Parts: sequence; structure tokens; C-alpha cells
Amino acid sequence: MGLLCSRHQHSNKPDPENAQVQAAEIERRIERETIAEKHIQKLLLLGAGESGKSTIFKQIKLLFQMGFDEAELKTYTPVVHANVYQTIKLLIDASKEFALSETDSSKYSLSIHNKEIGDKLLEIGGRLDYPCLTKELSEDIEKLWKDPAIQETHARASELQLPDCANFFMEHLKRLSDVNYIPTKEDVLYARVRTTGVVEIQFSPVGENKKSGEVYRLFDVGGQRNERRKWIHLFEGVTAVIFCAAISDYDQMLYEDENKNRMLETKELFEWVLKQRCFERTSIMLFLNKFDIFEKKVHNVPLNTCEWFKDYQPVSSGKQEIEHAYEFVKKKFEELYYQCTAPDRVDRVFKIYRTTALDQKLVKKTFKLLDETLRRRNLVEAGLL
Ligand SMILES: Nc1nc2c(ncn2[C@@H]2O[C@H](COP(=O)(O)OP(=O)(O)OP(=O)(O)O)[C@@H](O)[C@H]2O)c(=O)[nH]1
Ligand SMILES: [Mg+2]
Repeated sequence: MGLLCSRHQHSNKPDPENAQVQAAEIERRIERETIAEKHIQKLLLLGAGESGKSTIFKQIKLLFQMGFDEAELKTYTPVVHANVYQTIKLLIDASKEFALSETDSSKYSLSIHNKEIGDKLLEIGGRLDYPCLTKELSEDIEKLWKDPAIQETHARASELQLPDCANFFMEHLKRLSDVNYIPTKEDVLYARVRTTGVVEIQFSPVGENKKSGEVYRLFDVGGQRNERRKWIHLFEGVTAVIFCAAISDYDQMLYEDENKNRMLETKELFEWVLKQRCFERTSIMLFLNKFDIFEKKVHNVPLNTCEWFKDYQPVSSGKQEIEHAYEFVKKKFEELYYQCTAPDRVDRVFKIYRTTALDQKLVKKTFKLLDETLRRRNLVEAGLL
């Protein structure tokens, strides 16, 4: 449509014949664009805040588009540095709170020298504009990160609103503070920015030797509660909803509401999405995401900590337990799907994928499967299969 808008008139004299030709040309273009649009399949990333939607979105850009050039990578430097300052401030604040409220308060008290550094970092972390991460500042942050009181506080991360990228960035402070630092692809995937509004990208998944031919338009939205009112405007004509559920969140509370368990919020949100009339013929692709965090967590935090998983019975330790726990969660989502999907009213595809959005190979494989499923579905709908 941009082309149509950029047409200029060169004469002030009305020329009816020319105007008619132009009008016909405009008609034809609109028609061509409408036909082209019909072939583009709309995919909608939905899910609660921090479930990994934007990370999937970034992976699509890396996998099926040109990725990030140097200028774009550099735009992530302030984001990465902000994540570092936010992390350390959150940990210092929490250690102070624990030192006041817990009986074993000494466990959470910083050493005298680190207290001073802590005050300086709290001041920086409270600013609206963060400074660039210098070598000196990163050394200060590293000292605090290694302080036993901060490590004790970090052990209780699920009680805090600590971003998932905290560990990764804290372990790379030296590199992040280099004067010539340019964020890597991995840094970009780890970088946490809350999405506000809607962003979209058009892509075609690449097959083994050639393009698959399908063109998708993927929409990413903000998942936090105040962002969800914007979703509804995107619900028409959706081929598939990719619903991201962070399965490692079962012992965490919402960022927007510290009294609400994140998994229960996801359950209610998934129910709501499934019951939308607009989605009666929309394929539902459920990504059980953050499996990497989940597989580490299940050994330390019982799944039945979460109200929804109260009836979970662990079987053993080790790999077997991870699979058992994962299958249990998957079954819960499956049951929920069938409860919210009346068979006589709904005609749609439902698939569940185990994902770790940071794992590029896995995301690529998942999208290949998703593409295959949607193409098969199209053939069935066209009566060709
Ligand atoms: N370890 C791990 N981290 C992940 C995974 N998926 C996402 N993350 C991290 O989790 C954080 C939040 O991910 P986002 O993709 O920003 O979440 P979102 O769903 O877009 O969040 P909103 O924009 O608030 O709705 C980021 O720091 C990601 O790097 C995963 O599978 N494993
Ligand atoms: Mg996002």
C-alpha cells in the first residue's frame, strides 16, 4: 500500500482520462495485494509475560531472515547492561530484606567493604538512565555477585522477580564491559525486554534444499496483564496460535501480581484463548517452553508446590524423574485443552512441542514440524488429502 500512497500528481489540471487509468491501476493493485495477502498465513505468539515469545520471535529472525547486523546487535548493548544493573540491584535489595526479616540474618548480610559497593550500585540501579558498563563497575558487580550473602539470596531466586538471563550475564561481566563490546547472537537471545505493543515479521521456513513455499506472518505481543487488551485486535483470520507456556515457572509468582502463581495464570490464560470463538478453526500449537530450566528445577523444587500439580507423585531421581514430571505437565495441558474444546463445535489441530527458546536447532526443528502440520492441514481443507 506504501507504493500507492507515494504517488504524486505533477499537474494541477484535472485529466479525467488519466484519472480513470489511475483508478483502474489502483483497483488492480489492491486486487493483487489482496490475493497475495490470502496466501500469507497468520501466526500469533501468545502467552503470559516472560514465557519466551520474543525469544522465539528473535530466533525466527535469525533462522529464516537476515538475522541481526552489527548496528542492530549494538542496539542491544544498553539492554544487556540494564539487565546487569537490574539484576544486581534486585539481589542487593532482597539480601537487605532477608537480613531484616529472617532469623539467620547474618547469612544475608554483606561484608563491610561490599556494603559500600552495594550502596553505590543501588544508587546506579535506581537511576532512569544507566551508565555504560565500565571495567571498574563490572569488577564491583562481580565482587558483589561472589559475596556469600548475594549467593544465599540468589538461591531463593524463585521468590524474587529475577530475570532468567541473570546468571548468564553475571558470568560474562568481563566480556560485557569491554570497550569494544558488541553483543553476540546469544546475548541478544538472553537479553530481556518486556514487549509493549505488537511487532510482526514475515518469513518462509527454509526446507532442506529449497524454500517451503509457505509464507507466514508472525505477530509478537506483550504477555503481561496490561498488554493483553491489545491482543483481541489480532484475533481475526489467524492460521495458528503459538501459545508459549514457561513450564519452569510453577514455583514463581507473577511480576504484575506477587500473589498469583505464574503457572495458574498460564492455565487460566490458555483456557481463555481456547474458548475464543475466533479460534474455533485456528490450529493451536502449544510450546512447553523453558525446558532447560525445568529439567534442573524438578530435582530441587517438587512439582506439587504448584496448586495445579498437587496430585503429582514423583517416581525416582535422575533423568527418569524429569521425563515423568514433563509428561505429567504435558498431560495437564492436554486435559485442559479437551475440557475447553467442545468436539462438536470446534475443528482445529492441536500439537504440543517441548521447547527451549534459546536452543536454535530445536526451534528450527520445531518450526519445520509446525510448517509440515500446517501445510497438511491446508491440503485437507482444500480436499486434496
Ligand atoms: N533458559 C531459558 N531462558 C529463556 C527461554 N525462553 C526465554 N528465555 C528467557 O526468558 C526471558 C523472557 O523471555 P521473553 O522472550 O522476553 O518473554 P516474553 O514472553 O516475550 O515476555 P513479554 O514480552 O513480557 O510478554 C529472556 O531473558 C529470555 O532469554 C528458555 O527456553 N530457556
Ligand atoms: Mg516479549
